[in-house]
Amino acid sequence: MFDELEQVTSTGVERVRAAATLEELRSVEQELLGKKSPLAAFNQRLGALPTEERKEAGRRVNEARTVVQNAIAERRRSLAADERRQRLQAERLDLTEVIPAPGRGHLHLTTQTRDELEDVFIGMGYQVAEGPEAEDDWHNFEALNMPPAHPARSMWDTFYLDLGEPETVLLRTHTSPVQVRVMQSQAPPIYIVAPGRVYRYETPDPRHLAVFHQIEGLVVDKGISFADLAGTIETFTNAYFGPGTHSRLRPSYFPFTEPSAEFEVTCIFCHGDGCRVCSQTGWIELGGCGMVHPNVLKAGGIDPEEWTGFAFGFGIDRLAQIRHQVDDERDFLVNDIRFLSQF
Ligand code: FA5
Repeated sequence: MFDELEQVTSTGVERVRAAATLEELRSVEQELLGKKSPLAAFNQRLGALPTEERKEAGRRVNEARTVVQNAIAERRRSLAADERRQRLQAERLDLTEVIPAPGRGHLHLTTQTRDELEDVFIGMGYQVAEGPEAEDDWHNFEALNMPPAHPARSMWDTFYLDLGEPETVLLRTHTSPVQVRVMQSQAPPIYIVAPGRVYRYETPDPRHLAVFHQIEGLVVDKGISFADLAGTIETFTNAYFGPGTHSRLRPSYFPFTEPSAEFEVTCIFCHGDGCRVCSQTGWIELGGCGMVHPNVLKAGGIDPEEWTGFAFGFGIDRLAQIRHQVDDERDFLVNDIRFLSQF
């Protein structure tokens, strides 16, 4: 019996050492130590031995099992290390490697979208305006008809900067303060778009970023009406998404416009029939808009009795995400060449 046991042990250890993968090792382990293994059979045979022999035989069977178990543990360590090495090798990025690029690099998708939108609006007679990203409370909130402690301020989660009086300087939460800056610096008629980066104290998710881009539109002229706003949105969505796209306005609330609306476009994937992208509604929401509130015109130094205007604002990244069916907007920020090179 002991010769047989030694034979089983040594062939077992050989088989363990020959296992080429962790998967294979697992099945060898089952064969060598499982319920139907030769070692288990030895255990059953112990019962038939006379008492005086049983003790020594039991010790030898346990010893054989320990030898096989140790061999398995050692092989497992070595295979795991090999597999890890191979995985690291496969995932390794050689940052010194020069990959012959198919061409030169190109602008980020967000910048391409911003440029394209600017072109559409310039074609409609608008000028491009800019404002600071570190903004004061007055331009970001107060001049937009949100005095301190106005409840509507909670619509925008704000990063305040540690500058001047507490809560007086912030990272702008939207591009709307540029409206006020433009009104302060130029006399009507005004036809501008203001694209730029904005910041919100938000947890990023597939449709929200804490740092993203908006484009703001502002028109102030004589006799501007809600119909002009609707027509402008229809014209620009057609120019950007192509003919056959329609827009609609739905009542909403912004403190700086009255009346206010959200604007939507017919889903560019199902053309209004209803699909997964538009949650079967046939429409996709793009942004907010409305007639500039008289208080905002006054804050900008413009007489609301003489001039009227409309404004709109929407997410540039969100627009690109919709058009290119990007599942997760956070991909815009990770700088992964495999994502960026698709656009
Ligand atoms: C505003 O920011 C208003 N200033 C828009 C406006 C301008 C209304 C002028 C009226 C007149 P809102 O918070 O809803 O509104 O944001 C507008 C758009 O920005 C959204 O429709 C969406 O396209 C985009 N957006 C908002 N939050 C995020 C975010 N966290 N990440 C990415 N895009 C966002």
